[in-house]
Amino acid sequence: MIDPKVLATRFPGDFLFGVATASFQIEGASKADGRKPSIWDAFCNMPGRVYGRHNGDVACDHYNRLDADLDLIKNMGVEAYRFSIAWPRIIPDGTGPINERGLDFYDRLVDGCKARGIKTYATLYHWDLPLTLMGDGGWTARSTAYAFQRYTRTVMERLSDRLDAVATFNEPWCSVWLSHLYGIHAPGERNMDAALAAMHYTNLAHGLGVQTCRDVAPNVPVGLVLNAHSVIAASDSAADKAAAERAFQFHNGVFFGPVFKGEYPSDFVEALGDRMPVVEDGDLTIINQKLDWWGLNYYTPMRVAADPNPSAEFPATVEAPFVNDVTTDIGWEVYSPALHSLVEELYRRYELPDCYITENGACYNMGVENGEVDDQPRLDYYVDHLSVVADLIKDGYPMRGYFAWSLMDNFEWAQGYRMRFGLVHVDYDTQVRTVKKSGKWYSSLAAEFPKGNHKKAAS
Ligand code: GCO
Repeated sequence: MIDPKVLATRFPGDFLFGVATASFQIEGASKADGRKPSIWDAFCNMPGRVYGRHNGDVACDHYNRLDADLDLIKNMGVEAYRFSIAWPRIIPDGTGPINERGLDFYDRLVDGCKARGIKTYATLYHWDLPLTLMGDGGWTARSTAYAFQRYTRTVMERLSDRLDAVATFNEPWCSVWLSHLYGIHAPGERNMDAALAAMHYTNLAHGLGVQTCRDVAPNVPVGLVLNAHSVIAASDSAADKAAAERAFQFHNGVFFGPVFKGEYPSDFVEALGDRMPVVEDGDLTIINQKLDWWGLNYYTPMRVAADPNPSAEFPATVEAPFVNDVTTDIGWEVYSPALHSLVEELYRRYELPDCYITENGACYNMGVENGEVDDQPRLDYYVDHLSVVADLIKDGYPMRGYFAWSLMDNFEWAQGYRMRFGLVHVDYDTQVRTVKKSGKWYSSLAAEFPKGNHKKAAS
């Protein structure tokens, strides 16, 4: 087993180690203190959408166990906590009245972090859209972008004095393509036109959100969290290489392009531009604003080949086989070199600010035996991927921090509770938390930071 102290020497002393969660996945208390349903509550109630009809009503009961969970983070010795704020607790109908009791919860959360010396990395949108907004079309409606802007203002006015960083969105790829084209996530739409509308209005909402954060809290570093795909062509054939470029544009370029360059990618526009909603004058300027940082969520590569069907819709690719036969329990290929090539490729194509790995981790479902969880494969995954992050630092990329996904086992979206990503095991019958072997290892790594060998961090 790699000694965490040895691995620690490969990171600068001000490198930030943290853990991540998201509101819907852990909070439970879905009807408490004025919260109203989100699109995920509705989706969970629809047969056939979520494994076992699992839902977020109780989850990890984090809403009621806040202090104990913050103690857990503190005891793990990590420096930062990445969490998300539930819009349906703050403005339960999406627009309309503000729910003070919802804000109170996040007040307690950030105060609790500060009291324990834990840095706060907040995400404004991690997929729990207030259900009422579906009446207007949800993310396919331009009005949702403005509703998001008002929600952003409400949150920032209350919490920003205690935030170390804020992200507008978590993984727009999921809330756009996975939710509106592939139908796997809420609202379960399967329609390119709907997805293209969700794409542009999500990008617009990001831009409006950035403006609002700057306006209310100019000193809080603002970023965006993207699950950029490490697209790898199945072969060196011209057809597969062209397919990989189309896939890059479709899965990455439609977010990175407008945000970091002020334009949608050219082949994508040629293929699908006439089905996009109206891009109004000024939209791209709003979307293309300088960010202080960006977050990369990485788990597994995306291998693609050209779709042989001549009438296939852009990006006209099919999945290609894994090259590594090591997979996690959710069936994802373990392949850390793709993290390296992805970061290289993104910095080659775009002018990107400082990068935090805002999620990385592995699904392994082993349980508690004699009070212990022996999850060696997860630990191996962390060692493997953290070594790549250290290589990237050595190669000069501005990698500033790393958040393990996840602090604890939680509601894994369409997979329900059967897929576990935690450093801490959760027994959903008793809500007992047990730190896994990987969690103990990560603690000893994090405990080395901050360490003495650093240039003072910018803030
Ligand atoms: C994500 C998600 C997490 C998932 C994780 C594992 O942003 O994709 O934040 O919510 O649980 O990625 O699938």
